[in-house]
Amino acid sequence: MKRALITGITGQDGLYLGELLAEKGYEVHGLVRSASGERYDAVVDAVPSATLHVADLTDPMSLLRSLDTAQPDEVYNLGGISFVGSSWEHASAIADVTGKGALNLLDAIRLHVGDDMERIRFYQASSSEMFGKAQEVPQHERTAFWPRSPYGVSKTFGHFMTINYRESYGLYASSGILFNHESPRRGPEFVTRKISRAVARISLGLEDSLSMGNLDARRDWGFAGDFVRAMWLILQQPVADDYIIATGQTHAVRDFLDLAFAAVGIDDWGRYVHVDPRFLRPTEGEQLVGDTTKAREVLGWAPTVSFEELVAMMVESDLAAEKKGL
Ligand code: NAP
Ligand code: F7E
Repeated sequence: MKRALITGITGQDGLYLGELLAEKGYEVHGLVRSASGERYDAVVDAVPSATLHVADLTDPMSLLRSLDTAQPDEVYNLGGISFVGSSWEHASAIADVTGKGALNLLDAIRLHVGDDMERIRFYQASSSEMFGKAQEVPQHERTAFWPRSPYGVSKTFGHFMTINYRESYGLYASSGILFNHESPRRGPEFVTRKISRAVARISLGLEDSLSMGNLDARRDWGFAGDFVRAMWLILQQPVADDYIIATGQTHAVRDFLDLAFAAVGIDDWGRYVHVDPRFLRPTEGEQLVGDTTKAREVLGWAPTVSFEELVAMMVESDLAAEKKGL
């Protein structure tokens, strides 16, 4: 039985990946920052067989202890502060957790495995935010990075540290450069979930307005369940490498609004939605769209959920949740 250790198991991707690995027969271990609370309970519900270890990416000893206890074959580093919108307000904290946290984990792995570098395969959750002001459209694995947010800069640090540990020490260290992926488990601060929740609440008469930022921003949005499958495939390859994971299609925020409101029978959403400058960002990622040729050809990976299906799935889920609460 293979053992996997997932940092960030309480997050959107951590929950889907934990489920996937448990289904595949893995012994799943996860890092949590606290051994109680709603997010802890969500992991227990989704992956009841998982063993959870209290640790923090900013605390190297806690990482080493968890590795020594779990003895994993595969480590998936999904932990970190992941919300771009607030990253300008706590740039230093995001550098510590999302950037240096990856280095802490790589160092803990190096100490844990000693001379036997082949004992562990490491996956780093890299991001399309590293492309920021895109130097090329669409972006592929060799496209130069130009991160435009403290989050993107921190992820770029983690990405290059991953490559550096592969090249310097021969660690099997791979990264998935993932474009936006969403689901009913997405945090409520991200634009897709913010919209699906608000649409559900507006349609039930629980709210009558939605304050938004840049409605013309475009993203390459896929379904998180598809994307965690790619993470697993990446670690099953004979040689460590980096892969773009995306759908290859972009949509504007207003396209998401169109479909989400249409799903509850509202066509004139303009009367509910207001642009509030508080949600505009100092800089935006531009023309972010992934070229997945390598993922398709090497991993045999392709997304299975369309943009339309994703929006419908998220609105339906929020409608059901809101109705339950009535
Ligand atoms: P998420 O839902 O925000 O989950 C983040 C996870 O990180 C949570 O489990 C959180 O735990 C944990 N965490 C936060 N601070 C930590 C710390 N100091 N030490 C240890 N763990 C900590 O993110 P996600 O959407 O699942 O994304 C997973 C990873 O992929 C993240 O690294 C994200 O930056 C990256 N990524 C995401 C996307 C996307 O579109 N979703 C795209 C590219 C890359 P708590 O419950 O304790 O807060
Ligand atoms: O914004 C625009 C916003 O916060 C998407 C993270 O998972 O993906 C995610 O980062 C777009 C941006 O995600 C609102 O300006 C308009 O252009 O959902 P988001 P993100 O910043 O793209 C990348 C790949 C990651 O790695 C990150 O971890 O939507 N937008 N109005 C808005 N965004 C938000 N949040 N709220 C609004 O009201």
